[in-house]
Amino acid sequence: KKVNLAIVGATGMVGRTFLKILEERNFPINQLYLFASAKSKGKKVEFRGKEYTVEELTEESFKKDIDIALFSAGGSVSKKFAPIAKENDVIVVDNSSAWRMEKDIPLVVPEVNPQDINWHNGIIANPNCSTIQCVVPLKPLHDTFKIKRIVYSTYQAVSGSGMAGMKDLENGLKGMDSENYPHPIAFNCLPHIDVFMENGYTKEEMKMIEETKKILNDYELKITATTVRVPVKYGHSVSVNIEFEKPFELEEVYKVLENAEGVVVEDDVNSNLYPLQINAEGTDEVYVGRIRRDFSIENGINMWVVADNIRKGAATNTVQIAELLLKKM
Ligand code: 2RA
Repeated sequence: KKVNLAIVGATGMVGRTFLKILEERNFPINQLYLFASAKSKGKKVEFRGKEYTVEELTEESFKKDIDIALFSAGGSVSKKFAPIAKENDVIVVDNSSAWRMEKDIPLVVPEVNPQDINWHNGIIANPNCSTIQCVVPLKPLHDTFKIKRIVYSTYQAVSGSGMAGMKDLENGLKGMDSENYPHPIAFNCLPHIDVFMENGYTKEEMKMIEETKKILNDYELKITATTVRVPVKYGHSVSVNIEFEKPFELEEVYKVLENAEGVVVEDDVNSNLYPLQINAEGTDEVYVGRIRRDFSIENGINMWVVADNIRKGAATNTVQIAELLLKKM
C-alpha cells in the first residue's frame, strides 16, 4: 500500500533527514508534499531522483489528499497545524514537545511501546531525542529486573538545536560568540538546554523525567536528570545510573542488553571499546557500554548510552512510527 505523505518543516535539519531515511527504508509513497515557512517557499528538494518544490504551510495545505504528515517545525507550528491536519483526516507524527504529555496522545518508541499507537486519535508524538535513546535499553532491563530509580546525565550535541547550534559551535572556534546559547559552546559545556523552570530544572531535564515514565508506562519510577550541551556536532551520550528492585548478576544484564531490539553493546575496556558519538553518527542503533555494577547501592548499575540524535533521536524514530501506521492501514 502506498501512502500520500506530507513533511512539515521539510527544509530543517530533521525535515531533510526524514527524506534521507524515507529513501533508505524504501517507505512506500504515492504523493509527497513538502511544507515549510514562507521563507523556504519555492525551494527545490530532490527525493528519489525527482525534484519537489517546497510549499508554504497554510490552513489549506491539508485539504490535499494526505494520509500521514511528519512534523518537525517547532512547537508553535505543531500546536496550530496538527489539529487542522487531524480535522482533514491526516494522521500526524509530531517531533515537537507540544503534544507529548497529553493524556490522549501516545508517545512512541517502536522498539519499546509500539502497541500505544493503537489508541491514537490522529496525533502521535515522537519523544525527545535524549529520552528515545535511553528507553530503548531501559525497557528490557525494566521488564527483567524492575527499575526503581534512574539518574540521567547527558552530553548533548549542538545539532539538537538545529542549524543555529551548529553555527554557534563553528563561530565559537572563531569569535566565541553565541547567538543561540547564553554562553559560548566551543571548548565549553553548558548545563542549560531549553529554558529553566520554577523548580530549578530545565525543560529538557523535565522532558526526560516525564517522558520516560509515560513511555515505560510506570509512574512509580524515581527519575532525576541533568542535561548538558557539549561541543559535539552529532550524537548524544547519556550516563545512566539505574537502581533495580531485584538482585542481578552482571552477566544477566549483558545478556538482556545484547538481546535487546535496537541495541548494540560495545563494551570491552581492555581494548578501549565503548560507545562514541563519532561512531554512532549516521546510524540508527543505540550503543551501550561501560556497563558496570554501582557498588554504592544494593542493586545498581551504570552504563553509557550513545545514539545519533538526528536519526534515531528524531527522524528515524518518526519514520518507524509511520511504518507501524502503514501496517494498520
Ligand atoms: C536538544 N533535545 O538536544 C533537544 C531538542 N532536540 O536541543
